[in-house]
Amino acid sequence: MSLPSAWEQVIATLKKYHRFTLGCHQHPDGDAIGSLLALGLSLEKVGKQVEMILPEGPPLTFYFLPGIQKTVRQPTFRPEVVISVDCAERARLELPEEIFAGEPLLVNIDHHISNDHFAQVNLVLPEASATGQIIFHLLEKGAFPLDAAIAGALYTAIATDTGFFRYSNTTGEILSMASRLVEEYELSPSEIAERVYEEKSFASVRLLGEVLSTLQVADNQRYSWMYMDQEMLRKYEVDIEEIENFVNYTNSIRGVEVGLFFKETKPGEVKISWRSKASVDVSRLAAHFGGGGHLRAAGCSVNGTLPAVMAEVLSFVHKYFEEN
Ligand SMILES: [Mn+2]
Repeated sequence: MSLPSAWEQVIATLKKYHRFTLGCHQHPDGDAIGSLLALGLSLEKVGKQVEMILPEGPPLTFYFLPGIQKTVRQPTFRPEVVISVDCAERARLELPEEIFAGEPLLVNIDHHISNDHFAQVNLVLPEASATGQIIFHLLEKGAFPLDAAIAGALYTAIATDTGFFRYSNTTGEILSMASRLVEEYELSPSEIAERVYEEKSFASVRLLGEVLSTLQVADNQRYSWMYMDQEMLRKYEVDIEEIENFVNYTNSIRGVEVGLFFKETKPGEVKISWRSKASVDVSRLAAHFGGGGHLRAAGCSVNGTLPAVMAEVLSFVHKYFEEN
């Protein structure tokens, strides 16, 4: 007798139980929000009791997604099953502890290489371009319903995680999935791209200007970095989610292989975003500082003052390039 595959385990769990709570990581991106919505809305359509929890409320960028108003900040019931989407570790899963009081079954659906299989049921596929891709297959394999709202959420998930089909995780498979969603549910890719990318706040673009003025390239030209301190953050009062994409400027420079963005999110805490073009696995570099992520996009958080953290991390990166 063979063991049921992770797919079968998740599908059986979705069919068997009735009360589900869905959650994702802090400062959710398009893949996290899209995956949460797609799975939540589909389960709701088959009559399940579903709560999609976003403790900080939905990010402004994704207000346009139909169904986003169904997400809640606080739980109102105790679930039989908790489903984590697009979240690499239990500690980053942003759900109120009270949800776990009745010891619900925990399901982990994700595509981060660094995912540590923290749940009882784990569907973790690092080869997937986005968690949205896994959710799409899950809904199809389990014959769960799709509609225009669910399709829009899935499209947003895969489009944002592939940089609108520009990054190296843009595969033939993800393009045909996007094509099917657009055709069958009459989505507008241009409208979705516009909503996600072209509705920035004035303050966030001004802040970007200040951050870019800190940009530097190493003497060996192989890595670059920039930073944002508390003073800049206070001056412009932008949502932290609006800062997420700033890092992409660091490795958009010719010759640069690794780009770093240091964010002093609160006094004594520096969050670092890592990007790489091709040759360097930044999830491994970030792991050195207790972080993780993907080959070409990773993150970590280091305690200390901004200058001290920058000095420490940059000397580590410098050493890496001397040895590689
Ligand atoms: Mn993702």
